Amino acid sequence: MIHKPIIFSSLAAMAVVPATISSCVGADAISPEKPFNIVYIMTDDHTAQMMSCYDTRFVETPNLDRIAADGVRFTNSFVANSLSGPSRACMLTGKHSHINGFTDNEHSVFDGDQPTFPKYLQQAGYQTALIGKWHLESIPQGFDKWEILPGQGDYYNPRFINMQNDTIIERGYLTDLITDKAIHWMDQERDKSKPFCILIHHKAQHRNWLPDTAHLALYEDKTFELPDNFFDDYAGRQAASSAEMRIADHMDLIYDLKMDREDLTSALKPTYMSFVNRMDSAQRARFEEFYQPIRDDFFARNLQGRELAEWKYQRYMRDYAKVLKSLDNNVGRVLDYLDESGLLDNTLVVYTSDQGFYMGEHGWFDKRFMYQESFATPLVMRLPAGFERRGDISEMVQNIDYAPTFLELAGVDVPDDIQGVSLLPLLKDEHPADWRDQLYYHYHEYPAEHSVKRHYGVATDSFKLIHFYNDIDTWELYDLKADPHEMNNLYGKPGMEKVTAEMMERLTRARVQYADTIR
Ligand code: SGN
Ligand code: CA
Repeated sequence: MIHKPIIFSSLAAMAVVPATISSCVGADAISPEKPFNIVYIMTDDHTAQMMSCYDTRFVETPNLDRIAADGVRFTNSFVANSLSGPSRACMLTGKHSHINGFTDNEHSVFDGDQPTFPKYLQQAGYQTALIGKWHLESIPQGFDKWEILPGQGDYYNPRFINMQNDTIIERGYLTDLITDKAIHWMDQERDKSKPFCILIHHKAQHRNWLPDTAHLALYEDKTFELPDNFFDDYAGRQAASSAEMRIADHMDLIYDLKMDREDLTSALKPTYMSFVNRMDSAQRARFEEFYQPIRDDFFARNLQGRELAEWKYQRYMRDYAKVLKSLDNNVGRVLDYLDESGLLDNTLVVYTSDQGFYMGEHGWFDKRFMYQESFATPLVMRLPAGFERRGDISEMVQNIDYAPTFLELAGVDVPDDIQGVSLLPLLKDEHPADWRDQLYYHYHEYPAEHSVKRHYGVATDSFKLIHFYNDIDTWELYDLKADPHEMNNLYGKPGMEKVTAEMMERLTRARVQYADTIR
């Protein structure tokens, strides 16, 4: 399966590199000394609404935007299964969840013996590393170096598990520490005679949004605009109405919003205490000093109903934005390092998230649904020298496409059983006429936290059809152009017969194409 290693020993070696690479990159770009590296930065739960190159309403993310400004921004980027472990397994294998076997966070264990892009790259002569969130339960394979977080990881003074299976506690804030370790590996630890691929996989922006003390004071003067459908009544959408991820009802005042008081308790208070107890006394003092006046004010006001929901939304947005500040700064550090060390021109820098997230749309936090905010995921790339494409790429792409993209960039033949498609033609400014015109999605984790029913569906750029199943049997159909916020379920409505039949046919075709029989 491995075509040829990517050690370009001479320009003649270009002859064995797939035509797609040799046709796009001039001789200057690929030289014996300069094989392409891959820096694949991924965050957890970071959504396009909170990235200023996608959406200017809420925050500024100058360093993330640098990647897009110097490279490309995908405007139709999606996941296959909007949850951490499943997304990671899709990305590593280039295959949908039912094929790679990691269908949900609760029961799945990644079969590490299966082929993954890091393994293929390693066999092709790459140095490979993984730093940060892993979440796949089994021991990572295919990496020359890995240092992972246990489970979801800790924001403060976090634990890391190293390759000797030792758990080490590092002092500091997690987003900084992951970046320190990644830069250290690139700068000091790797074999510099080889090209490299590093996965820098953050815990940020995952719940419960504990900011670095340095950023606590940010965004306190900002009032975030409430999404139009914040007070959604879920009419005509049974699965949406039974989901337990409403900011108003399911966001925990103590755990999520830090409104702790000695005499109050909640199911998540013990977890909250375990997180804040990780702080040292100086960190804890700054943390308490910041939140205490907010708590005093909150408890004095005794807010109820919509007022309380809107107050929770503002606190949620502020904490999320503060955590994001560390992330943006640290992505800037990686870009600066690559620039200063002369690596930038030979490196593909990818920035994405394991899925999108709700920032109050439909009244929600969390993800899981095939609705736009969590089906979509941000994706920007800075391209190596020789790839001239800049600006927006609007073709539909999905996280199963990253593995074949990295393989093709490295000159490795893409195995036939990979279900994703290499994005390299798009990065070369080609517009393949036969590019996919629909996306398939399947979410499996139910019954589980947040109570999102199992569902699968198909989306084109105009319509989306979803089937919710298991202890429910409902269909939803959306006209994405007329109803981009997916409020009006058209399934079964008069006049929709033809579109429904077409979308049913597309769904059947997708399930056959990807060999998915689970329902
Ligand atoms: C934790 C969170 C959930 C979240 C899942 C999955 N609860 O269980 O809110 O949906 O992770 O997230 S918490 O009380 O532990 O914070 S994922 O991104 O890892 O898939
Ligand atoms: Ca996630």
